[in-house]
Amino acid sequence: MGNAGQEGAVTRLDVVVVGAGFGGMVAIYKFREMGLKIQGFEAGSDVGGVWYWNRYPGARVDLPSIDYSFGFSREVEQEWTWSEEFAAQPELLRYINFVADRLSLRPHIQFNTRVESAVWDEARQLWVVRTNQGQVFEATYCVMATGPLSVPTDPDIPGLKSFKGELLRAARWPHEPVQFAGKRVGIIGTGSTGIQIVQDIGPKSGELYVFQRTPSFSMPMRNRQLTPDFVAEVKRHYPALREAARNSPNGGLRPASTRAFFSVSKAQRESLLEDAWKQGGLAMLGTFSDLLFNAEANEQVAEFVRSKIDDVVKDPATAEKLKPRGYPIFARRPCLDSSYYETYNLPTVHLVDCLNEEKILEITETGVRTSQRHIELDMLILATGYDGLTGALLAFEVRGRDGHTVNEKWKHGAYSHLGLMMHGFPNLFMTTGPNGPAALANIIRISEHDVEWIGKLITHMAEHGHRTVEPSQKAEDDWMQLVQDLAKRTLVSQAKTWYVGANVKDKPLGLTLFTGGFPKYREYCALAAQDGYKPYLLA
Ligand code: NA7
Repeated sequence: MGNAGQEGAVTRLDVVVVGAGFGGMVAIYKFREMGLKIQGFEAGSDVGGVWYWNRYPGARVDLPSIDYSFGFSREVEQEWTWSEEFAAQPELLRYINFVADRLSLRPHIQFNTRVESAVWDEARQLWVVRTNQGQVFEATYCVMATGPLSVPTDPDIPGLKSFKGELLRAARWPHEPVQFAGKRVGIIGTGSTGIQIVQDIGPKSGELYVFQRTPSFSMPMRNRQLTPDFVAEVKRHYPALREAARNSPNGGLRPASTRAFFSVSKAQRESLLEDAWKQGGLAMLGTFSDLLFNAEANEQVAEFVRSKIDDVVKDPATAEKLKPRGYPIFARRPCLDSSYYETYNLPTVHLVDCLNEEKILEITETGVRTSQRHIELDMLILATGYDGLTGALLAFEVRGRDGHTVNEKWKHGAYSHLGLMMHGFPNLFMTTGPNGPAALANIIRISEHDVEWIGKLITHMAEHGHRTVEPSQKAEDDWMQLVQDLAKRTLVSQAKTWYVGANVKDKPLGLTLFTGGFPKYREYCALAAQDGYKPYLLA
């Protein structure tokens, strides 16, 4: 880097890319292909984003690896071979490192660097970006590939800082091996992360106390090794598979049904659900078309999953506590497990129901005090989730036209056009941003789509001599109206989750996701680009 970006030696760029997770990598590759002068920044010491930070035991992707991988490079697709249907975090990290090396992306990324501010300079029509290394960069465009799940949240429980044992955060897991044997371990949080940790460390810990507030629905992952024949077949058909994924509502290869739940007999419904259960993964979600719209259908599927908990968990009282009630199945991200419920059959694993039975009162120097008792712990693990979708952009100063910040703009909830741009923030783009399909479709397909769309807009501007672009207020209002109207129709709004901002104190509530499906989203984005980008103010 030499003295690039040092105060007094401002570096002029075409594009700054913030974040070197999967989204940032696509952006850096694409903009370099376009011949733009780019600089990426990454807070971690290496590539990988969420897969760099989340090294917790049992971390694993919940989409098939062949689907959860880049489609923009034929070389990468052919040269990389996935070993398992659902890759574990170490393999995902090896993959993204392979991509960074194979496509020579690393030289464009400055690691161990946080962007502290991005401020629009109206007079000079560029973004001034400052880093925690004291550097200053100026760029025509700023691309925030900051990820929907990159700002972990600590639980709002008194005394957290006083704990004298080992305190570990799932989303900031140490790089050194962690020992559980003989220890009294506590874990707070039973979302996808907590469930993966519990099933992994349950058998390894001396005692494990699982502090559960809201139980999640978990279904069998049924992970398997991929055979050479299968991999060869996939490699032969990658382009068609990617195209199929792009045209699926979930942006992936999981089949989506057009069959309504009550359109078939009870016996057929049960048989279809049993098949999906046996198949594993998120198959259950694709069994019927109306599971996120028809509350009665949804409840019957929820009851089916609850009955499976009874089949596995030997102690009826524990089984009962593990059963999620009071919110629709699939309104929270469904979890996939290999032995989560089985773990509770171990005599050393204890479920602490802190919703109905014993509220957590405080964390002490030596453990957790509930309304019933004090539980002594050597180690406490936090798997308490993220300030999703908006947290990363609100965590540093992003100042657009007239000095207005994103914090001000999003005071009452995230507001954007297509999840890609914001009125008042010219030449600033987001990948997988709020009000796009982020958590509801394959995030890599969305990232690739978003970057492609941004690239086309930048090319259009160069061809037509424009220096700035932003969506009009009306375009943004119309988009938000559509997002909100669609949100009213889906059951996804009806659970307290990071999707609706319910997990962060004082965060405005509301589903800031486009729920119309990935192909519809792509259509809207394509429409916005038609006829010279009509919804945009170009100057
Ligand atoms: P989630 O799904 O947001 O889960 C966080 C969990 O932490 C959830 O069970 C919370 O219970 C629990 N939590 C948070 N604060 C507390 C306090 N104060 N006391 C007790 N329990 C608490 O995050 P994950 O990391 O598991 O998963 C995030 C995404 O990663 C997931 O959606 C997939 O897309 C992959 P609550 O529900 O608030 O009652």
